[in-house]
Amino acid sequence: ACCAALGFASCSQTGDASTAPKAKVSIIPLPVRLTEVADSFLLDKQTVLVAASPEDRQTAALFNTFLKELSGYELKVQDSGTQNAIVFKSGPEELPGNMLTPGLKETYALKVGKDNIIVRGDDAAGTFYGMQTLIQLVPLQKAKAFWIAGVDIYDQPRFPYRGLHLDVGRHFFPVEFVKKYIDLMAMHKMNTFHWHLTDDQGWRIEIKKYPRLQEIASRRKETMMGHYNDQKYDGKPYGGFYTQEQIRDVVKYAAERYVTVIPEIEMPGHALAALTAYPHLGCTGGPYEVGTRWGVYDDVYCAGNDSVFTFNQDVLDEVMLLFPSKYIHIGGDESPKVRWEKCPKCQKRMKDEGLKDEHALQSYFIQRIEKYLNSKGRQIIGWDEILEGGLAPNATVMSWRGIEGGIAAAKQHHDVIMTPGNYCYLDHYQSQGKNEPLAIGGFTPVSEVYSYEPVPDELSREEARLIRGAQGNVWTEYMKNSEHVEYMVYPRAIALAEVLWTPKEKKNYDNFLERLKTHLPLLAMKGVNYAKHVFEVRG
Ligand code: TNX
Repeated sequence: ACCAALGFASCSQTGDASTAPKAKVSIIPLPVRLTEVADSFLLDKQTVLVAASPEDRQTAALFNTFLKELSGYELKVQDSGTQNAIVFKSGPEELPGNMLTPGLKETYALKVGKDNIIVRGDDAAGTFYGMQTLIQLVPLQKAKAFWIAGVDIYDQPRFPYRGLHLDVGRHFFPVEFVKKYIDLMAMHKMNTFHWHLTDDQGWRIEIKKYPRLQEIASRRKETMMGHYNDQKYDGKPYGGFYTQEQIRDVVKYAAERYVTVIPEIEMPGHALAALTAYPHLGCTGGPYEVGTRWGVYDDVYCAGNDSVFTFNQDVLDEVMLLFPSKYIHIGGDESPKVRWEKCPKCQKRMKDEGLKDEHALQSYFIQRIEKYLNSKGRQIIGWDEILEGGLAPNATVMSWRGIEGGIAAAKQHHDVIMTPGNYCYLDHYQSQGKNEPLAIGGFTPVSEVYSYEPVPDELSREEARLIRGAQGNVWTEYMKNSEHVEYMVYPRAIALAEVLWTPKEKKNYDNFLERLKTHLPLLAMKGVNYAKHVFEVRG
């Protein structure tokens, strides 16, 4: 059967070994340097995978997983060999003919010739990305052998931070889906998964020291239906959380795909679920109820109560054991100050610490947590509200309310991750079609995401270096299941992946769309529910 029978869009390849058809080369994100060469490589059952180090063996194994799904067979993995071989080799050798920026992580070269394919990474991540590029060169057909187009590729990312976020607080998604989400990220050379684990409507990470977070904070009475302001509920209890064992499993799975998982534990706002479990952590003492509607709640952690810091530090202690990432996201967004204004403990704290207003009190809160995490060798990331009242000394700022926060932070010599709503919010509408499922206000089609330039003109060259990259955010108020998430995220996340990987001067939307069409069958093969008919929509 050929790919048409599998439901794939185009079928120009055959596995016939007698002729080497000219295969189409279509890679997303577009590599820095790509030259097509005359000789193709015939991959067949006798081809061997050569990989010596444990990391390269892992990468070879992942190539085998892909091949098995496509062809039904796997290739032998061995330590050496160059004939009829695909060689995966990591190590900081000088890449010949290399016109890339030296010293950058995740760099690779990929050479497809008649006798072999050489995937050479500067580091193990580079080899992994070379393997991902190779996957995109394999014609998607049910066949015994595959002609792989001759190419000479040198490639490396434009930005070190290429992120995608997922809110599992508003709706909970199973581990299997989270793994698929990570898989798809890695396929497009995204390297950071921001896991938004706690919110007003649900606490989704097991913390052994505080069992009520599982028993109480992970569940809500019902879920709001319809739009923000419609007071309609579905009347059904809703809940879910990840056990620590599941989290370890996800973190390991991600690491094998060179994806770092950054956990987010929200404070001082978006904490209603935690307050419901432990009411003494709020200014009023409760009782509270896990959120059943969307938006922002007035009840936040009490900044005048030392047990709030003990609680959050205990939580973060367990979080740090699960997540080896250098960064921990502590939230910081949308934290109303009304409770603090009326709370004697908060007012006393402000007086004792000489803080002039409640913004300064929020800054005190974040700085105290930052100090704790820094003492454990970790760094914090916070939403751009952490600029208000004074930035914590070592914090990285995630700029979401436009780009102003990012600009301000860079001018204060802080690292920045750009996530401005207009380009990076994948919960916005992606077309104006009548049948689009309910989404949050904005209109951000694929073309708009693709047009994004993460480095603002306002920055000097030195400040521009502080823009570590960007991230797509996926808030799930209106996404009740995995299929809906995929519909919102793909293909937009692929556009963002190219923004973050490919040199600015090589970007071209029409060319991207051409490649995307060739690429979609790979998503179809992975069973991704990507949005169709949204590509030509211009923002
Ligand atoms: C604002 S973006 C939020 C989220 C919501 C999102 C969409 C950000 C840091 N905070 O809590 O989900 O708007 O409604």
